Amino acid sequence: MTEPVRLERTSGLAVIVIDNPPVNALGAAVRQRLAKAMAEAVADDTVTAIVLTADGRTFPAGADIAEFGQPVVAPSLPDLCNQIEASPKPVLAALHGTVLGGGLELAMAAHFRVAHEAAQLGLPEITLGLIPGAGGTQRTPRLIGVEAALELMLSGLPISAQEAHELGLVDGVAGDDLRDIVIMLAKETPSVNPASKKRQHMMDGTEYMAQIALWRAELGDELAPNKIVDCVEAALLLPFEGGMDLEREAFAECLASPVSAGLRHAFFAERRVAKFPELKDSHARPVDHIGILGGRVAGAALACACLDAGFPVTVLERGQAGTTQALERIGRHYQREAAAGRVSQQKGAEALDRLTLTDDPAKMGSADFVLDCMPEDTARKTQMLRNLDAVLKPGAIYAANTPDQDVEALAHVAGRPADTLIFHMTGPGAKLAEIGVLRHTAPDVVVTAHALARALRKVPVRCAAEPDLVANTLLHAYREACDRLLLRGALPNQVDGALRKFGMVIGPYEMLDHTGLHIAHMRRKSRSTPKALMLLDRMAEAGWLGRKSGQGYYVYDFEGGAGMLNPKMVQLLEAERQQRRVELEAISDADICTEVVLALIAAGAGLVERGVVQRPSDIDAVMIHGLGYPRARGGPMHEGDQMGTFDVARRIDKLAEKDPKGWRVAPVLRKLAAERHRFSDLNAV
Ligand code: T1G
Repeated sequence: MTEPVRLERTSGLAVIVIDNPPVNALGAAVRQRLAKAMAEAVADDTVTAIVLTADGRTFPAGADIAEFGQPVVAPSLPDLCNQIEASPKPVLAALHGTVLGGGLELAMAAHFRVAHEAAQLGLPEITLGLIPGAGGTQRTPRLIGVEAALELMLSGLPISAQEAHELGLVDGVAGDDLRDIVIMLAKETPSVNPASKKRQHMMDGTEYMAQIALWRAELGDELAPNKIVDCVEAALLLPFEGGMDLEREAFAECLASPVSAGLRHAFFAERRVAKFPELKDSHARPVDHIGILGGRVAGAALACACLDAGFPVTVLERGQAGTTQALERIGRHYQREAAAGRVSQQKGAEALDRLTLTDDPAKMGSADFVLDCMPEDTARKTQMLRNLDAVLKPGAIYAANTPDQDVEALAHVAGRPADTLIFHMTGPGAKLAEIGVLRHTAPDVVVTAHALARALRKVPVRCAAEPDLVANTLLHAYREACDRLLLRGALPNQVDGALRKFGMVIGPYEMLDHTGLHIAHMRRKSRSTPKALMLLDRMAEAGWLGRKSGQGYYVYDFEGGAGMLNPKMVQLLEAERQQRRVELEAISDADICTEVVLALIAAGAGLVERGVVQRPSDIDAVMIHGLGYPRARGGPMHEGDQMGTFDVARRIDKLAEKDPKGWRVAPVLRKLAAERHRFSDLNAV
């Protein structure tokens, strides 16, 4: 194990090198060794200047997020930064990679900064519900002024080395000879130049406070943004040490907030979900050409995603009409992207140059990875796969788009069970790619699908090939929980309003009207599980499709207009309640949110129990990236841990007393509750 920090000496200089892969996070061991190296360099009379640099892909990308919530091990990052800034010898920082958060704060404590031309610099703490907690709120405005400082901290977005140089955040930009340049500059022994003593951006207090007022007026009631503005305001009004004290208190308050806990959980959950066991010992097969079966909405969207990722794509459709419509769909995508300025006309043309449309299965022979987006028609798929088996090259992978069919059987029909899996994206703009592993799927095929998901900039989720995989299982549980609430007395607009206030991107019934009730109705018909309410099916059978037909749960007086609650739907709901002799209850918004979260926890625990997912936090990653669950809440399993598994199990048992068909405590949850353990105890990587 290499030392995370080493001290080198060269021609009167001390060169301190941080080497703590993968991102040189400033964990306790790094901080302790950095402090030691600084002390040695300062005490060494032969040393005239100190260079701070890092090996690997980046200068520290921040504090070690995994350490938060544990007792702080000295030296704290603020103290380390103050030690660096207080050095009587000049400290020069050589910055490359993603210089973020505490890493940038460390750099700002140096007296001189040079960034690699490709470096990105930022203070993304707000994305974790935090504020810069190592002097960033005090040094940044002194270096670049109040407006740029607030933009950097409140946006959480990185800036380029060039922008940083223009702002004065860095003193120079260099190429690949960065470290040599900084060493050369250090030999000239520049003056010690603490950021905390800079005043040029603090001279016009009136303008400074006007900026503070301007930004403050834009803020909502979220804790971290308000605390950032308070601390930056203090940078003007208080001495540096006073501002640091305020920052420390504000940071502690944010760190203790449920929002920060949720956001930090989400940060690791979305990285952990991509850790497939097969990655340890298998390598991806080369994928140079993608084949897509079917060029309707799903197939065309997938073709665009693959073209955008730079792949040559062949789309197989039926007949001239099919291929023409597919080409039109894909062409419209690039027209929209160009109109929105997201893709240049040239890039769009290059993408279309990589597209081949055909109605001849023989043309799929060049494909390394075939994504099946054909409609769910087993007979047609079986025939198609037989044809394909004759033309696909050895090692080509066949991926069904959904497990609605017996993919195991199809795998054998395709003559390539080891080369078959499920590659399911929950929608055209989906961020998730569910990789369903079949009984015979070869490990390197799983790794190849993982690599493809990454290339398509999707979050890969490994799952067992259950009928609805993960996202649709959770979506069904979510909708069933809402329907149970309707049955007992709530109305769709109350449920939608409560869940939007909870943080969902859109209410469940608004979403159903938006996507079309007939689509949900078809899926519900194909599943045998019990349904709490038949309202949706009745409406779909009556031709009420939601927005598309002008009425569903809501009535719409024009396309795109807001919906009013549909009185005919209420009549159908009331009729079903009477028919079922349901005793109506007064249901609060809080009841709605609690029951929905409990239903998602119950369904998530079931997926963990059956081994469909690898760990509970996979459920959270799927809910956030697949179903619009509010990221700041961390996901249902994380929220279950905040409630306590014992309390969760008790509440579900209570609901099951009244509705045994709708509620069940999975054994894995029962065990956690009995042992007073948490879902996070099962999140081993
Ligand atoms: N702490 C701990 N682990 C981290 C980490 C961090 N700051 N950043 C990344 N990792 C791990 C990550 O979990 C993964 O681990 C591996 O590194 C590669 O990450 C006091 C309070 C730097 C742009 O918010 O934005 O400083 O899965 O898969 O896509 O004021 O990581 O391999 O085991 O994301 O190339 C502020 C967070 C912290 C930056 C690289 N800093 N990181 O992206 O790789 S708070 C951040 C990122 C702070 C101070 C405050 C990205 C990246 P594993 P990756 P990537």
